[in-house]
Amino acid sequence: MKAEKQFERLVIAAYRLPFRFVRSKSGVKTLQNSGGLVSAILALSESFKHKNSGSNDHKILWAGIIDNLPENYTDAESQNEHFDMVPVKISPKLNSLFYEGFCNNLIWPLFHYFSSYSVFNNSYFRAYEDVNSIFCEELVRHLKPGDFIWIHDYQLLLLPAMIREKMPDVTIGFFLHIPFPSYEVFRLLPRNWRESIVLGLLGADLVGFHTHDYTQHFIKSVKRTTGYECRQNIIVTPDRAVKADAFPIGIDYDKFHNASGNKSVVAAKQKYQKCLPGQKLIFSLDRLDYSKGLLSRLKGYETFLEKYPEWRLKVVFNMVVVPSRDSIENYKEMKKEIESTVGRINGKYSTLSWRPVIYQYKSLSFNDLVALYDLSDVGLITPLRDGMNLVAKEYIACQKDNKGVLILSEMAGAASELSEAIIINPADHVEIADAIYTALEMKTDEKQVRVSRMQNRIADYNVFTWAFDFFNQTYEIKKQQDLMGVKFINETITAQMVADYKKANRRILFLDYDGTVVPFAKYPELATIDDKTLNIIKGLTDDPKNHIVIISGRGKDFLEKQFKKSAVTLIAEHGYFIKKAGREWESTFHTDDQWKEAVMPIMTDYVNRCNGTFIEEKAASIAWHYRNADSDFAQLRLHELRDDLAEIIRHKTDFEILEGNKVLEVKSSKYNKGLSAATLITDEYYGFILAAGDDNTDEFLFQALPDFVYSIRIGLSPSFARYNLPDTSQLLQLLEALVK
Ligand code: GDG
Repeated sequence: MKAEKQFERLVIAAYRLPFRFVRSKSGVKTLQNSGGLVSAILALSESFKHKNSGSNDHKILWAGIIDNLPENYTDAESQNEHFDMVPVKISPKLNSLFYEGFCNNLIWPLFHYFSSYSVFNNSYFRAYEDVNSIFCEELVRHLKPGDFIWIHDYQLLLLPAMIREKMPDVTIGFFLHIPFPSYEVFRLLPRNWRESIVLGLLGADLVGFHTHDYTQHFIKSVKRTTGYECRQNIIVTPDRAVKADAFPIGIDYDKFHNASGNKSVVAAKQKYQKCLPGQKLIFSLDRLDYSKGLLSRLKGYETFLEKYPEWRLKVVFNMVVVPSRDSIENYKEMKKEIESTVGRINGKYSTLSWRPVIYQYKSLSFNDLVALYDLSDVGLITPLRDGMNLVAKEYIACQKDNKGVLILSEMAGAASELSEAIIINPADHVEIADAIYTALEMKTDEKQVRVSRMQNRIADYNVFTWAFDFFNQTYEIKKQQDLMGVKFINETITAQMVADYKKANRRILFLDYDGTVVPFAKYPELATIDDKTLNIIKGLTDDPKNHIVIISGRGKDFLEKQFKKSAVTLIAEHGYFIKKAGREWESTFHTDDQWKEAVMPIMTDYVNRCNGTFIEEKAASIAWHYRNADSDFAQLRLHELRDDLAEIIRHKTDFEILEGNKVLEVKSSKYNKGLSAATLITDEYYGFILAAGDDNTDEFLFQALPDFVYSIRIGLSPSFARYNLPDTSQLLQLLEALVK
């Protein structure tokens, strides 16, 4: 896969820098790390270089946090041929509250479903906000308009929105390496923290996760936290469309697959083989972490030795645990418990010549790791939760003669791709024991089929494909944002509008009510107009050249109450009623109420079947409001209700089902906002016409008016309107500008 378009420069923001400091006699040196992410980023940047040989700026800007910058460090050390490094300096104390506190004592356990380990502490959250903001300040100083900024992981959840605020047009991608939990877990966060996190992430153009499930959890959290509309994976925020999607991270497949032929790997294999005369090897490698299911794995192995005694003496379990966070109390205790469990199993089953568990608390060299992957008969990867788990993929990549069997937890993101592994529930000791037995007894043919299928998949979607895919999807959503035809009103358009307004001798302004001049409230009766808005409207109506029309789906009594002192024309119930300033309500339409008898029981049924919904009965229509219901559930019920109602009005050709903003309405099709507006503008000549509305019912209005009209859709949705404005406050500002 190739990256489709070149942004001018790739910028990475991550907690860690791609360098480490090495102290030697001659001073401090920086050494570049060589992990999968660093290689993928380098490949992505290389591909930009090939696309544009004229450009000479291919270096990647990489910003990361540092709390112990060596004293004699100079800026020259912060670059090499590939990277310009931006160290974001914070104090060790702040880093501790931020990283150990908010990141690892709250987000890490909570997002891995260990809510009982989560520590909710206000000073952690403040430190988290501070660090994200310091990061933003430092990074923005180095950014240029054409940059593509790719932000990584749970330490920087607030950063996308912070950057967006300072650079509205820049391209931002965000990738989360850990799971995004279900909303039921996410909502354990205090309300303002979860809002900050969701809105923080929505500052990006593309938000990526390892799996479809995590993506859906995020979308649900967005809907529940913000109420924004989501169309499949596209979230419609007030100023942009943001995409959320799954990008299962891969590995550098060839590096692992081809390594087992290296001399030093062959030597390492021989060394290990000598220690395992005629025995099968089970292998696992993890960082020390409660999410990795280390204890449960040991208990599963113990159950295996108990249940299948014929395998004793013939198998060894090499469990490598890589030191991590062992200064934290939880981790210290877990380490002790692991060691005592290993001691218990070895004490119970060892003989003079055989130890069932070889436990190592250390890290391995790359060569030793590949040798062990290659040699082992079973890879036992059983995390209780894991964003992806790269060890599972590396294990499969290293199976040269396809003889290993992977046992994999269903709680690892990797399980969605590696379905040919033996998939187990990591908390079920008996299932782990049985899986070990099945793996050891598996016929070579079956092992080969399983491994080669998994190899094909991970060779194909490797870490490079992953990075290019993410990049291309970011580019796609940028294109889609353009295609959605959102044309925000800028200063030039405003100036032109003001000039046309001034020129005209007669003007008419059609203003929808809810979501246009007044923001939505929890219940319709609470969405009342405030004095400031009434003053702006007064400013407009005071000018004798103006005819101001409030055109709404609302009932007439409500509108009359809101505008009792205003000299406006009111159009209620989508055009069923009209009231000119100082006159009485009129209607040229007539409907009998019989149809309501058929529709009302059905809608009532749906109110009972979907908590939080309610019915609004008007003179000539009935509406089902679902703003306060769970949005996913309401969508489901909405489809069903629409079908049921369609059946009822099937023979009534003059009736229609209208979908507004979180409301479904049944009414006669003889009138709509467009027809009412069209009638008004034929009564008189208007040199300036403006029409503003926020939902599908206003599309009738936009369609019915001539091309030169300043038609404005509030929100980001595609529309027949010529322009968009993000929200009501912007429209009020525009109206104020006309008054002035
Ligand atoms: C997060 C998510 C997600 C480990 N010890 C040694 C060693 N390693 C290498 C492995 C592998 C990597 O580190 C660990 O990969 P994980 O997937 O377990 O990742 P985490 O560090 O927990 O990080 C995780 C990942 O991000 C990527 O998005 O998969 O779910 O938690 O590459 O080989 N390598 C060597 N010696 C070691 O001792 N040589």
